[in-house]
Amino acid sequence: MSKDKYLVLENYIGGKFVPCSKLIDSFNPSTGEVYCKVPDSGPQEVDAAVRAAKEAFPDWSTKSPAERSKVLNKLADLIEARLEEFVQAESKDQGKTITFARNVDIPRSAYNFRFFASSVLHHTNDCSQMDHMGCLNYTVRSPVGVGMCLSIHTILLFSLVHYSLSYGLSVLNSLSIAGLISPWNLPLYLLTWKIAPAVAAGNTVVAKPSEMTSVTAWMMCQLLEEAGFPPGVINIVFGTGPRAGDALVSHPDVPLISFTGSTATARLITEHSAPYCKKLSLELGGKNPAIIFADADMEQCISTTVRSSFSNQGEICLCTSRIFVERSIYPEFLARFVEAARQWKTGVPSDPSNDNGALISKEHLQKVKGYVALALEEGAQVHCGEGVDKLILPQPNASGYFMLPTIISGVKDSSALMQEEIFGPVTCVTPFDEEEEVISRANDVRYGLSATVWSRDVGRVHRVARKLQAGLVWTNCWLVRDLNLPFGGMKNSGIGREGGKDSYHFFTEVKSITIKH
Ligand code: TXE
Repeated sequence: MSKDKYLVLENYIGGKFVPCSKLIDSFNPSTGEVYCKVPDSGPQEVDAAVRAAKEAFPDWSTKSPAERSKVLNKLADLIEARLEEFVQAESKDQGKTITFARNVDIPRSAYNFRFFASSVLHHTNDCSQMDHMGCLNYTVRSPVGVGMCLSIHTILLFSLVHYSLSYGLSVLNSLSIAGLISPWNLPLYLLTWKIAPAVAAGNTVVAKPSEMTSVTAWMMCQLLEEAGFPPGVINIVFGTGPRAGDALVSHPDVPLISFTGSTATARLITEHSAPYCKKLSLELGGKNPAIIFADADMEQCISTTVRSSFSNQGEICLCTSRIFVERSIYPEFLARFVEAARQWKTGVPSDPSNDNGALISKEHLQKVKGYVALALEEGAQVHCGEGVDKLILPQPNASGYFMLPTIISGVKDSSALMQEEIFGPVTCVTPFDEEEEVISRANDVRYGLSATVWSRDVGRVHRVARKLQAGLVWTNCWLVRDLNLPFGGMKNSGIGREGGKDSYHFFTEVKSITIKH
């Protein structure tokens, strides 16, 4: 902590904290005041981190899974031992309530390490026989590129670089470093969701958290040495997307990028990594439907749908933002849903009785409120929240970026409110008549991340779940996560899947070996 009452963060490169000469302000969303100064890293800092990761790679990648697992578990222990410090910091940095940080963000961050520490011990490879050819076939997996002998690699590298200079092509110089870029909504949770499987599989990493929420990543760096991570295995470079993020994406020694964030940024990342043919995993936004049939357990459905629409201020890519309700129960559902949303308390994040805190930034708050203004322009009805109910906050927090849960009806399916990711506490409710109709309307968006189906009819939930264009479908529940299952979206919601063996597959290269006997 500096004398000016805010934290000054430093990059973590090669096992050391390295100050950066240029800093940017990061704000506490619940007060609007500067909470910390974040390094404004650029290509130079990213390059130093990549070099450190390359140096650490030969040793780390050849450790046994059991050795790596031990270090990951130790880090989980250390995060859990300081859970409350992390909780307070995440809440101040992001605006989320301490309750959400305490129940979700930080325990799940620790669990990410624990889960991948365990799962890396249990992966198996494929084997097949071709007796008629006298061959045995099997697969092996290595952290991205470990199979390559370094000296031969260097020679290859020289010739490739020479080739590239002569012919204007881009080449990947190395096959060992994972570049990880994470967003601001679940800062430590989504960062560790990438770091844990990458290092468990034997990669070394350079990670860049969001410049708006960097504090808990920096706090985690303080624990890495004690956990037993050799210098250079985990490097964290702080900074903005266009400078630090793009430097990582465009670095010729980073063959793999795992990204969570907006679809617009994903397009840039795809474009800038294309010359190198990098391996990409893109976890992007959603416009997630909830489909509620008349036979649903109404009590359960309403309380879960309030949670799925408004948790973490609606700043979760899996949040419900289009609610389709069978017409016969529509009036009852809407009335009870509005009533329940009004019970969802918004206020100071440090008050454990609050369900929601502040949105991430002033600009984001304005953007989200802009959708409510658009709804009114389009003749829709706002039932509660923004413009309808009064938000009461204690004085010192008057400048924070707060907004009440807002429910809108009477919106056309073609409206921006039903098509674009709002990423705030705003949801639209609309009636439907037929099963096929609602499936087609639910699928009629560019996104395809998650969906929720509510019905007691087992046949119907299977049928509807199969037809929905979404990477994840929850029936009669929401956000129940088994980390073994593939996580990711269809269409504009992403490319690739992570989680369990999918993460292991993404962070490793597979090789088929055939032995003639
Ligand atoms: O995302 P960005 P933002 C969605 C949501 C939200 C919108 C904008 O709709 O309103 O995205 O959020 C880094 N090269 N989600 O602006 O910009 C950036 O620094 C490399 C959904 O925060 O995509 C940050 O670390 N990196 C999402 C990360 O990318 C770049 C959660 C995400 O930032 C870069 C968050 C560049 N050119 C927002 N530009 C989800 N699916 O969970 C930015 N970055």
